[in-house]
Amino acid sequence: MIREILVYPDKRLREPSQDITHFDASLHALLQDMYDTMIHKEGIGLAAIQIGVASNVLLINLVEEDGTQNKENLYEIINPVVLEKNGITVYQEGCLSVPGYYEEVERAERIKISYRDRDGKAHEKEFTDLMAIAIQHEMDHLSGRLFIEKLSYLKRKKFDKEWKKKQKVGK
Ligand code: Y12
Ligand code: CO
Repeated sequence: MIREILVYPDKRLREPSQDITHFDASLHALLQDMYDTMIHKEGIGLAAIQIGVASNVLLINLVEEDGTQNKENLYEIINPVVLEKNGITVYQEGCLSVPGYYEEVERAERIKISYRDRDGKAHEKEFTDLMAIAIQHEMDHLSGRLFIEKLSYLKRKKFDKEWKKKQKVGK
């Protein structure tokens, strides 16, 4: 089922998410709704809180070089914990909860995390490139943070001004 995506400045996006304790049919239904919503909205990543569920669940499904988005490349990441981070990289990020706004954000270049899959099986894996960036972006959602909070003072001021203007004209 396609669910509504919470949009900034919705306060629920600031809520920290909680760990999943039961790897059951209700988790699988949540993963399905998240996937349907992410694909429908043309996203490559989604955290559960973006559909109003404060659980430590995130999806990432990057697009291939030929522009296709294949479900075989879907990562379902539950209860992630950062084990290591290193390097610095900058990438122009976007977020379905801040539609129409893209800005460069600094992140770690590599990240090693532990997480569980939909069956509760534990994994440990190191990610690089766009996967590393996407994981950090989505894990920030689980802590109640948005990428716009990582902008410089001046860029944030500019964003606030643009966002207010957009709200006024009803876009
Ligand atoms: C690198 C940087 C950020 C991420 C997090 C995941 N972000 C997204 O999936 C963003 C998707 C997105 C899609 C949009 O397109 C449509 O809604 C059709 C979009 O455009 C508008 O809202 C107008 C904005 C963001 C992963 C990796
Ligand atoms: Co986001």
